[in-house]
Amino acid sequence: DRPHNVLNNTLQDLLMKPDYLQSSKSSLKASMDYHLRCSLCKEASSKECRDLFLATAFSLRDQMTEKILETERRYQQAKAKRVYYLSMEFLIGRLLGDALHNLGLIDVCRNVLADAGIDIEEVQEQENDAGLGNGGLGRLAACFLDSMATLSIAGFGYGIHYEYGLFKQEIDNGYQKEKPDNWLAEFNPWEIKRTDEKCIVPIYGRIEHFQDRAGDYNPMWLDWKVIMGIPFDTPVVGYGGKTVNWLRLYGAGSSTDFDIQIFNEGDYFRAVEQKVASETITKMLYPLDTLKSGKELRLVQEYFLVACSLRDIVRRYLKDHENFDRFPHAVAIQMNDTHPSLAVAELMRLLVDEYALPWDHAWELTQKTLAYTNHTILSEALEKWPVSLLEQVIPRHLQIIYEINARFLQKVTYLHPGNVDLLRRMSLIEEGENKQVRMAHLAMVGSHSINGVSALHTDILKKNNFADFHAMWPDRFVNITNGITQRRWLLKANPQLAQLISKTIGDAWITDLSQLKRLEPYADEPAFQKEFRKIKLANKERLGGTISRTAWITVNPESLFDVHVKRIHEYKRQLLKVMHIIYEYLRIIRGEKKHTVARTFIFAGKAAPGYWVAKQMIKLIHNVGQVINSDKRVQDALKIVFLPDYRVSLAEKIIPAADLSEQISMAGTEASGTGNMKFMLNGALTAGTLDGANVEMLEEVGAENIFIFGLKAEEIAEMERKSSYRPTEYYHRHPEIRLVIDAFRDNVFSPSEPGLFQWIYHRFMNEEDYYFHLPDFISYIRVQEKIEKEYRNTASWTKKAILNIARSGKFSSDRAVSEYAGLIWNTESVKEG
Ligand code: B1H
Repeated sequence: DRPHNVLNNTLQDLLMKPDYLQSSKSSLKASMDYHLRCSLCKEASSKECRDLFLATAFSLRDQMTEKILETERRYQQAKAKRVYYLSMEFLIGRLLGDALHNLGLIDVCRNVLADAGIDIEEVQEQENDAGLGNGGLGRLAACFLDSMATLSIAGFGYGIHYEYGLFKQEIDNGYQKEKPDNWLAEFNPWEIKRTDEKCIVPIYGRIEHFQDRAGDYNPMWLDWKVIMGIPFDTPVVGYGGKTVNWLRLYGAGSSTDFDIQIFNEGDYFRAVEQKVASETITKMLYPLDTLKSGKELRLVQEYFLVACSLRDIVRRYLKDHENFDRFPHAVAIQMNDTHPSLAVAELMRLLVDEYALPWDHAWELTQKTLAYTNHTILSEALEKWPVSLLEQVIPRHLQIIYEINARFLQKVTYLHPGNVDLLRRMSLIEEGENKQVRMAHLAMVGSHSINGVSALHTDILKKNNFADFHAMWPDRFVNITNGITQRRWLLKANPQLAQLISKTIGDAWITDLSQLKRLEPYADEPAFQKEFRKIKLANKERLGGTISRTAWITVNPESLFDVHVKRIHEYKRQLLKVMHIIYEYLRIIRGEKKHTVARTFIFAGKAAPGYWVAKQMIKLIHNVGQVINSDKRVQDALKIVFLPDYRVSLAEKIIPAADLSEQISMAGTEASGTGNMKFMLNGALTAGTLDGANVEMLEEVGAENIFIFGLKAEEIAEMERKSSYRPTEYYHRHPEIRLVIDAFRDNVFSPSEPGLFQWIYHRFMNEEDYYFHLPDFISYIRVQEKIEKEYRNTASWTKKAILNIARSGKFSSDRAVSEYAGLIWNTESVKEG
């Protein structure tokens, strides 16, 4: 029999039952036994962790899929406005622990497994990370899904079902090697393939104009090829298990209907070829973080996402509406950066070409429905697509973009007659030898809301990059500072700390992070401090285990864990951190410094495969590590670790173990950062520049509880404007800088590979320090001296760490999502009656 069990009840109901643990244990066990036998064809007594992972996941999925239907009925009844979050990336990581926590079954499940002599963590380790994103942008999307479900907002994700996620990183002789991430190879128990809801997407072909009865010429898109979009749904369970939304990922397939025609014409090989080509579209995620690709296949991916999602959104809308009049009242679509900005053109095409709406009406609906989030001002990430490529791939959309642009420029001309330069700057088309479409302009013109992801970032957008647009539509610009979900990044990642907090102030923080404020009175209480330190040490010991297994280095858990983990990129300045380490090392071995605080420097992060400088940084970290880690003179003072294959599940182990969080990007380059928030929430102190959300962390936590250094964004902008920065001047003025830079020249860290890092020396000597390492170096080593001094005062350091936790409430993605709901989407929670 199919067990229908107490898992169906809500968490609250369950927790109230005196026999809760016992009864839910036996029902979870029954459900797992059922799935072992009937879904997996294994003995119910199987002790294979892989089997147990799948059986647990299936049991939870049963609960969640039922709840999806129930949630849907609730949304229907409330006529809830729906939010669709369109994103090329969802960096989800593992789902088992998440689902267990949110369904309130973590202890139950631990118990069931323990009875069988199995450690729940070992079962969790069986799950492959869903690494369908590069970094912060993709992880933000995943945190938002969790928050929308927890807040009972009718919010759903739309993305791509990549067969290969972000590459796996291996290290070979200090160099990064990329390996394919075949994450679906061992079956994904969470997703449901919905072949019945597949859609057809036209692509390529040409436009011809046909005269209608009135004598007008109407465009027709002809001779297109087709791709099938096949949806895969993953349930997204909110905390408490009441609301379950979903994430829909589209995989590309070939259209059988159309292939049949080719088959009938007898060209079997051509038919199979086209099938292969179609499937290529969703083969893999482009491994670029804040870089753009410019490849045709990436454009096709972006179009494919938009085309599939909009068809689905419109189909759902038309199920209970007769016309489009209420579309913006029933639907909000958020574009996660410009990657899905073709939504502007595709929605117009659907409304005008397929549903025959007049242009002006369609335009009003489009603008009122769409909203755009900008995540970076780095020029190398700003998407532009050649007009010639669009003409070939989506000719009808190019026409629509031209029409949007013509009408838009008309408006600009009306407001600023004769300002040709303004027209040129604002146009959706960048003129020149190779004309390009500026996707950010398309997104801004087609949206009612444009938001940045931190106060500083939004400010810079308004003042610099999008100043012309801001002048035209000041009200369209909004700031929504990023956030992270405390369910994954504290409750799940740091269960002991979560427990200590709940024991102390209750567990309301799980759905209302501002409650952490109530920890403030405990910040200097010795008993609480002691427990906090015990937990931090345990987390460091656990990470020490991971370090020795994956990096083959033994670390001292009593040392200060100084952590710099994130994508490798020049603007994030891993080099600045390395320069600090080199400085410390050289001073100690020259006898200029008696070391006082032992430090373990922990790095992790992936470099884009074609980004030479980033890959060199990985090699540099390894080489510096090799020299320092094997030098007896500093063996008790310094250790350097590079943990391979940084990913969500590894971040969950690293972050709770950190004492110091490095957030040292050049001011004005990191739009927000979200790792910074995760460290703060787990009681690490931050060494940071006034960049992105660090600025707001300082505001929240107070200057004595964070280590801020370096130039401000305006100061750097000013130096850039005046071209006044000369790296060599810093080199000649500061012996500290010379000490470090000369080490690159003198092969100190490449004794057996002479010349390897001399390019770094030459960069500085050639006045090429695009990310201002040298102007920040002296203040960085000073702030590090201060950190060292303060770390020695254990009670005061612990107090600061606890205050960081207590004052991190603002950085919940629940707060961020609530702001989106209020300021942009005009939606609210749809709670159970
Ligand atoms: C961020 C990206 C990004 N900003 C292009 N931009 C990509 C750009 O594959 N691509 O083409 C992929 C990613 N990612 C990050 O977004 C910012 O750098 C962080 O500062 C920010 O916290 C994060 C979330 O807003």
